[in-house]
Amino acid sequence: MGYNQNWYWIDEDCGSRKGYVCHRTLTQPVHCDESNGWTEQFQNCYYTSTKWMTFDDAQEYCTRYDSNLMDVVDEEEQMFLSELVQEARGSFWIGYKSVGGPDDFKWTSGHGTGYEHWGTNEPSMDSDEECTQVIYQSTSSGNWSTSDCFWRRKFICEKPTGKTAIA
Ligand SMILES: [Ca+2]
Repeated sequence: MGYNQNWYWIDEDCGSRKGYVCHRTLTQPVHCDESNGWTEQFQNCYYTSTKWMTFDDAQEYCTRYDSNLMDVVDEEEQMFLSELVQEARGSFWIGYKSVGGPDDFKWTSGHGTGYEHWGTNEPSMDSDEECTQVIYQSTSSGNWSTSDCFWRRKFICEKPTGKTAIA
């Protein structure tokens, strides 16, 4: 590749001699700390808490381990979550919090694709229910439901392994 007089890219004979620039990513891939309860899936590490905490305390706990409360970006990750909840037989916080009404939820991770998996009549914003739990039901676990952020619940942390990073 070369440049023309306006600094636009132009194609050139690959045999011509040029200077070059290399790039590498310095961030080391994260290895999920399996001996402390983290598991690897979809190039992410997930941690299922054994403690019950308020939403904000749970997020703070995840932050301490360079992670955030779990975000759910697609159907595949939702199925993984549903199975996890079914197995644990309990409800969990995920990192989806309302920042301005029922149509304005944001992930604490800052990620997200717009994917949602609300249960029937959700998200309901009754009595300050601004945080999102994933509920256990004996028949069909995994639906999302809003909840008062001050309830103590178990929670799931997530962080990327960085193993797919190309940039
Ligand atoms: Ca995720």
